[in-house]
Amino acid sequence: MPREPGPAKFITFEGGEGAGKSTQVRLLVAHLEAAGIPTIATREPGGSPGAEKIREAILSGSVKRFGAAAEAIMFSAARIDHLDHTVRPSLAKGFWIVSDRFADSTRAYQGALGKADPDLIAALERVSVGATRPDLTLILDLAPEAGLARAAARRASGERPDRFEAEALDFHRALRRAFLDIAAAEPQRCAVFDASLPAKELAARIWSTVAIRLLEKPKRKTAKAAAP
Ligand code: T5A
Repeated sequence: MPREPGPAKFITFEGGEGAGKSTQVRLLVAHLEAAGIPTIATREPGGSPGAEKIREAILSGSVKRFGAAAEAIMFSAARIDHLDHTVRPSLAKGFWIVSDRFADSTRAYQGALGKADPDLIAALERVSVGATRPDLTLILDLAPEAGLARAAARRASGERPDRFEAEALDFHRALRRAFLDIAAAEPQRCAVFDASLPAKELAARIWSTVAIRLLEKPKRKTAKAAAP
């Protein structure tokens, strides 16, 4: 039976470096649009003019020396701007949102990996995200060696790895574990995918999950109660 979209949904992609998130954001948005669902693709850090400025500062590595707590605060400041200027207004107008990374990245990178105080990470998430929690989080799981090789192959010659790509392999292995732990803790919100699959096959699996979890079945017409 065909399914119909309900109220606008908020979908996030998460995973390690080079896992294929940007590629799958594009493919999912194309699927949603083809199904007649108006959708906006966005990303973090970034996704609004103010947040894009903060992105430049963080990914240049200039905040690294202040530690993971400071980075978490910067990512959260960018998130507040992104939510206020892109995500919430678009959802209110009926657009679905597909975001390349969101608050789970702060939990994983600055929390689990950076060892920023868990109370700080939770408080920042509460203040920045509030009630605008993702309806579905798609976690792309890939061996870090493969993800970093993909990211390196994509870089233009002479371009340097960004602040996080430059971390050691152990960091990326722990990062993979951190995302899988988030998925295990919140199975109703999260779904994990094998990101080593060819992009189109992965996109088909993702679409199937989105359809099952977020597209509503048409409401059955209930027989009218007999007139008295
Ligand atoms: N960060 C972010 C934090 O620390 N805390 C936070 O709170 C937030 C929000 C953002 C960085 O900021 C950190 C995490 C990140 O380190 P970014 O530049 O936005 O940096 O980079 P990433 O999000 O890590 O994304 P990448 O650009 O590295 O990779 P993607 O988007 O996962 O991968 P994609 O789609 O660009 O693909 C990479 C290459 O692989 C190929 C593509 O063609 C491309 O060349 N590819 C595939 N190849 C084979 N099979 C497939 N299935 C493929 N899919 C894609």
